[in-house]
Amino acid sequence: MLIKNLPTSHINENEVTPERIFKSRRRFLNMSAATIGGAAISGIAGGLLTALPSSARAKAMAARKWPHGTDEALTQFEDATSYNNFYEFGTSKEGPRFNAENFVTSPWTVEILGQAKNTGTFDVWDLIKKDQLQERIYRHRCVEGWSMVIPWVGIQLAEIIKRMEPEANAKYVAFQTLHDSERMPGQKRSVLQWPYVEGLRLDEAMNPLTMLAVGMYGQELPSQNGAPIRLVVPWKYGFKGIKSIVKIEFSSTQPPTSWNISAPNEYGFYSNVNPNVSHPRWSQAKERRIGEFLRRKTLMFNGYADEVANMYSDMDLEKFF
Ligand SMILES: Nc1nc2c(c(=O)[nH]1)N[C@H]1C(S)=C(S)[C@@H](COP(=O)(O)O)O[C@H]1N2
Ligand SMILES: [Mo]
Repeated sequence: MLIKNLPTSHINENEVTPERIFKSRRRFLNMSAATIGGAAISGIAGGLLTALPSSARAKAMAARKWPHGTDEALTQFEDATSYNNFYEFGTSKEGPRFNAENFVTSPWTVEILGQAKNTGTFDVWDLIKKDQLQERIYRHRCVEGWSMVIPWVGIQLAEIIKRMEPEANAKYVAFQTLHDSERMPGQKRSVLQWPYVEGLRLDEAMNPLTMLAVGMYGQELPSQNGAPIRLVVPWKYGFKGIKSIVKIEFSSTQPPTSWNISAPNEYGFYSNVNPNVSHPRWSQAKERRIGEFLRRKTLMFNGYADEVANMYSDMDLEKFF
């Protein structure tokens, strides 16, 4: 295991500049250099501010930088928040950002139940204290063959699990998204069985890489990315990263998962990124990094083999896909 002791180096409130705002500022500076006259400049600035989508008006979040993240170029904030999979808000990539624009995520509670001592219903901001947040830069690989690099803000899931004190027979952790078709209009169509559910083996959930994210790019999660709280498991295909979580359950048996229910021959419970095991309808050997032109090779466990391969050493990865 490479990642054992978590760093505690502090950063200041505004060291993480939201990408979109940074770009706007940069654009403003470029323009002001080329523009003579204060009136024109303030006109441009005003226009930029009113043009920002609600996601860019979201609250900034302070977080300690985690030094083990990838140093690959970040995906543009604009791309990460306008090219999404969130079927509760429509099945297109472009739809969720508009269809989730007025999704109310405050107040928000998460029910924790099952085989653990300290179960109960928690306000999301009691579960995840804002002074404990870390920023971690992870690769994000969708089973469809595209990928991104995202600076997530959140905490290790293991911290919450430890607080809940799971009992000896707890072997899995199950997660559930909000089920409310008035608030999530995509649930009016049966493209999946609702609510969206996901699960991890307890050791996977406890792995130091596994996060509950409440933010990205230094600000609260935009609704289309799973506000207010979503799972991030960087060595697995993106669909394991269940969004807008309302329930977490400790169980002794392997929980059902949405994509496995929908197409069991195509999507398994484990869904570890694996370039050597093809999806029945396409190869997983390569991926398109959003923002790049040429496809790149997909890495075993999405490049996190040193941290996670030991959990699967006795398993046939073609069988347990
Ligand atoms: N509740 C819910 N969670 C979900 C999905 C979804 O449709 N509903 N899509 C998944 C898929 S397929 C991917 S690739 C990621 C996409 O996350 P992103 O839009 O933040 O990139 O969310 C996952 N989590
Ligand atoms: Mo995905």
